[in-house]
Amino acid sequence: MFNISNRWDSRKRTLLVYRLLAVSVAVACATPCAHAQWTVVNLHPGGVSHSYGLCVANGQQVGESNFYAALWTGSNASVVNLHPPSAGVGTGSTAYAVHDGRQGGYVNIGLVTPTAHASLWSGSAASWVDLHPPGATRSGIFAMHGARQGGFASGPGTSNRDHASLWSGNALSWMDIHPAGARDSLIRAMGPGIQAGDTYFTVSAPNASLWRGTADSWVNLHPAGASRSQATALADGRIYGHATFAGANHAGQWTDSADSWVDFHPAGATASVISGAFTGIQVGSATIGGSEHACVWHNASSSWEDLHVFLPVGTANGSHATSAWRDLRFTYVVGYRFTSPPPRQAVMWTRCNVDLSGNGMADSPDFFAFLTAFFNDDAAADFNYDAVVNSQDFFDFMNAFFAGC
Ligand SMILES: [Ca+2]
Ligand SMILES: [Ca+2]
Repeated sequence: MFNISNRWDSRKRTLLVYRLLAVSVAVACATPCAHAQWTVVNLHPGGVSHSYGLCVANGQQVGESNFYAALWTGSNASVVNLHPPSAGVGTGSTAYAVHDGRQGGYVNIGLVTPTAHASLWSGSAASWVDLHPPGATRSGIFAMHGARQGGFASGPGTSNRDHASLWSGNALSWMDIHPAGARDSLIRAMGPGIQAGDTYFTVSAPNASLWRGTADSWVNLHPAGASRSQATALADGRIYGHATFAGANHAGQWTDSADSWVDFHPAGATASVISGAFTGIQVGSATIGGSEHACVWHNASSSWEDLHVFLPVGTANGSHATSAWRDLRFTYVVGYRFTSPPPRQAVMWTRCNVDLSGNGMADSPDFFAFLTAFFNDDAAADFNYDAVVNSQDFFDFMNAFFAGC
């Protein structure tokens, strides 16, 4: 076990290392900035009418481009059309989820009466796997984790209501986890052994919901006093989404029950929602002055940060962030921007994790800012977002720092 004396011995040793390393950090920045610097990457493919970025993971981004499921790897030129040719050019498709190199969503099948089919891909249109359960009339995938996919299916077997559903890579693996007594339900997010989404008892009032793999495990997360609530993201064992109070959407978080609701609504916003989350970061939008602004949070309302301001001036009336992911060096947030009337355009915001000074470079102010936080046991030194500050944060920061921006 890691005890206090070892920790201080370790820190004395690492302090010596720091002093040696600090000498080698020659680049100086006179006035460190207070805000993180985000870089905007245009994912909107040339020549198309509209596109959406809906999910990011493991270096891949997915969504929709010109009515077809789309896969990107970091640039608009990288776009791959996932729409299976056998579905026909007159139908549509969307990819909502990406996880470990696989993509999930739906494909409309049939030109006369198009029917949504839950779908799974492995990077190309040719890899398409139809997950549509036998006998269903429509189905779709909204989330993935490990080897499992989550979404909904509807058909005569469900009295033609949408039922929250899980799959394990093929149509026959379909599993209905609809809560008893509910009208409709669907899965929107998945983590290890846990699923989140919405349950409807009336047509227009969803209740944020939590499952642990079975219909019986269902937990209603709907906060007291809310008229509607939706659970849209999972990370760190927490559930994220929004609830509507007095007609206004409020972004927020749950741990495991309706009572655990924590409001993330930013001061000055008229509405806010969380659409995606990854370890230590939540993303969505806040409505400011009547305009939707893509934004991020770091585990609390007060940590709210506006991403809309990083879009080129004059190019967008609004924006929304849908999903986040992070590796050692960079944080990635995908979403879309829009003008009025709205053609949506897929966009990705990226940030260099070690650039604490916000000047776009890994430089000495970042280095010393991290050291100061680390030796003060400040939560800001929790570089790997595991809720403790220890030597692993130091080594992760150093690796990322010397990898650069
Ligand atoms: Ca910097
Ligand atoms: Ca840590």
